[in-house]
Amino acid sequence: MTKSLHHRACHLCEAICGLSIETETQPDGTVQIRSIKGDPHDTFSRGHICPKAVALQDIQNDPDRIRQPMRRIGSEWQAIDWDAAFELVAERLSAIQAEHGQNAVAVYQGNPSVHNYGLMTHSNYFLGLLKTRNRYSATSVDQLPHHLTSHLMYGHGLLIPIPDIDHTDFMLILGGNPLASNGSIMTVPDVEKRLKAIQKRGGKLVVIDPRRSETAAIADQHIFIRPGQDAALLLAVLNTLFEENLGRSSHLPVDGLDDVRQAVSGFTAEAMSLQCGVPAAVIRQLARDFAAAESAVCYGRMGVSTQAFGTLCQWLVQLINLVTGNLDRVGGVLCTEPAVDIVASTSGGHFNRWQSRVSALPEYGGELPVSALAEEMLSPGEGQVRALVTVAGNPVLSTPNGRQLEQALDGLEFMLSLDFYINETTRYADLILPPTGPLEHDHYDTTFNMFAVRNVTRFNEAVLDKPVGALHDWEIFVGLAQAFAAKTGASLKPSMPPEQMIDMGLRFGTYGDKSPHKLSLATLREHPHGLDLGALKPNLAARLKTPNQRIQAAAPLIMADLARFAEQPVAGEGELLLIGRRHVRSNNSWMHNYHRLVKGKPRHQLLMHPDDLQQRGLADGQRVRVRSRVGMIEVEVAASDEMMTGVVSLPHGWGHARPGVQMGIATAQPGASANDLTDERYLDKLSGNAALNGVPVHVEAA
Ligand SMILES: Nc1nc2c(c(=O)[nH]1)N[C@H]1C(S)=C(S)[C@@H](COP(=O)(O)OP(=O)(O)OC[C@H]3O[C@@H](n4cnc5c(=O)[nH]c(N)nc54)[C@H](O)[C@@H]3O)O[C@H]1N2
Ligand SMILES: Nc1nc2c(c(=O)[nH]1)N[C@H]1C(S)=C(S)[C@@H](COP(=O)(O)OP(=O)(O)OC[C@H]3O[C@@H](n4cnc5c(=O)[nH]c(N)nc54)[C@H](O)[C@@H]3O)O[C@H]1N2
Ligand code: SF4
Ligand SMILES: [Mo]
Repeated sequence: MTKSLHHRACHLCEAICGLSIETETQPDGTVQIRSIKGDPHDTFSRGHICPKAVALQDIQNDPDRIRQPMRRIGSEWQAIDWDAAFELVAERLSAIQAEHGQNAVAVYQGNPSVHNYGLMTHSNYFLGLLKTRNRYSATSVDQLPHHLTSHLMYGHGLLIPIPDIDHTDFMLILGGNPLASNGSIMTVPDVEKRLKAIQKRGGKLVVIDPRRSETAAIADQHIFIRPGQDAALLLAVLNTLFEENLGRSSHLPVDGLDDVRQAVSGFTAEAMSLQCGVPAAVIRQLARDFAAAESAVCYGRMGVSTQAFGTLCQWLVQLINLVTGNLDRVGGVLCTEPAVDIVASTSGGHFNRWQSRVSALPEYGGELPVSALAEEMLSPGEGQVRALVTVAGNPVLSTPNGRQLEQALDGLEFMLSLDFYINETTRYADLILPPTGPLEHDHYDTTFNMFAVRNVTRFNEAVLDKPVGALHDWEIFVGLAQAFAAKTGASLKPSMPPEQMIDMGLRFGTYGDKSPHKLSLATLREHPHGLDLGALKPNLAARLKTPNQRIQAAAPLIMADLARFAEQPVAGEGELLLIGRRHVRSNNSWMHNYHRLVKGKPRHQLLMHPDDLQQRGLADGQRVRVRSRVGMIEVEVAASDEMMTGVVSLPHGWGHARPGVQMGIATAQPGASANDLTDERYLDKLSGNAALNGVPVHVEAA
């Protein structure tokens, strides 16, 4: 038996921790994973690891995982070979498009797409051939407001300033719980230590959240806020900064700041206090503390993006940093200079060039909001969606009104999924094409190096050999593209492996000949623990991609949304507001079938304040019925004084008790899906992003 040690970045979440994986080759030639540990030689993650990384071996060994193409005939799954599968897809999709037009085929790309570089480099090799406007992804149940804000203010949707967590003196977090999520749009391994370091150097951590989250629990100050009302709080903070003259001048070229000052003049702390549930004196003091800090970061994530004024929130976050002189400043927020720089090498993108057919929701970057997907399938007429391709996703559990989407999937003429599980969504597919597992392919992080709190880069070889007869995701796309092009006569450029594309990106992608990093794949191969390219530094003025190379503080589209904000409806009688949460041992809608992760007490309950329970005559632990406009679920309730009164919290990604789902022990502890309650009509109307937080619900005994 021979042992070997491999180094590798974990791809499961945005923290990209370095791992050391020990494998052992058995006398019969099979290779087994012996251990997965944090890599102490990774200077970025410094040996940090969370329980999910150890579960990488479960992804590898899980008997529920599909390892060959499967075709569904009725409720039976039959193995089919790759060529026949590609031929079937080409035949069905080309026929549907020939009869009903190109938009009759829709595409949904899920979260793991951005964690798997072969999917980033190659999905459009096939999906681009479909030439459909019905493109959807998890972006519109997540970070769309960040992209839209950066697109409008800085001229590129990916030019997103990142918290300089290691140098700041004051960190204000709204709607993020990095102690559970390990950080998002802030790639930051070992975040707890870095947050505590702020406190150790005399700085302050303040968390705004309707729940006393794990992060709020270690903060210097936690402020409860009514879900969905962060825009009110942020407007009041910005207003106070202007009113009390607390701002600091900025070196950046900015247009429109006076217009902003005027537009927010009515939104005083006193006026906004009732709306957000935070006393005016607390808001004013928060603004003063923020402005007084030597350096400060305002950071808003998931909880403030997926709400009815998500874009307004992200815009206000940018403005608070800008007005206090913390935008593009050490200890404030800074833009990365990644080794493969997509911002430098692409144009800024587009917004609202076209709209969805039924509800006229705006396109961003070629994608429509996923809240529109089901209605595009269910509403008859020209342009109705008749077929779907899903890639690495589970929209039945992850997008609003999942039950309606199920009904829509059931009526499709053809559905293809690229996934290694029969999950709540892929069970409707006619064909599932399973890629290799993550350890069976090489890895470069095209996405999260771009959002990291230091400039870092690494490339890792596959840990395990590719099994005979298996294909990587990117190879599946090449196979699909070739079959589809042969069928339709479309022309196809030659393809090259992802690693070759990254090599080109490393050599030329950053600033062309001016690349500050001067790297190649060969250099990266010599550094399997990763390469540190230094701390973030001010660079925004040079990186702006707006037409006049100036920051657009008063982007007209966002300014106009202030009127919608001022006209919000008030909550109904007896209503509770539903919000989400994450747990460090759970990963979106999957990995719930690994004993290693789900063991211990259940984590899918509805959390509710004891006073709210008592008011409804309910007891801790009992089963309750939760109703919203779109649906009803039953779930156990847990009393928790972490919750703000009037607010209940349920994690998404559960609800595995659906017929035909093959996910082992997840079926024994299925939980209920939060997205059977979230409402596809409840949106950040400006961007089309789903408002998953602040959904009105009623709770009663089951
Ligand atoms: N109510 C509510 N809903 C939410 C959220 C919330 O906070 N509250 N969060 C939202 C967010 S932020 C996100 S990102 C979405 C996530 O939603 P989705 O992206 O739709 O779902 P995931 O659970 O990430 O889907 C993972 C699927 O990808 C497959 N997969 C994993 N790795 C690979 C791979 O390498 N290749 C292929 N082909 N397949 C792979 C897995 O087997 C699994 O079936 O959920 C959103 N939904
Ligand atoms: N362990 C684990 N890690 C993950 C994931 C996972 O599923 N599990 N998913 C990954 C993905 S896809 C993403 S996008 C990131 C997300 O990472 P984060 O942005 O950190 O998201 P959450 O952990 O959901 O934290 C959101 C917080 O917002 C709060 N919140 C809800 N509504 C409101 C509101 O109206 N206002 C305010 N101020 N707060 C509100 C919630 O109580 C919660 O504490 O995590 C990633 N990391
Ligand atoms: S925090 Fe956990 S899941 Fe995320 S990259 Fe690190 S080890 Fe992987
Ligand atoms: Mo996400």
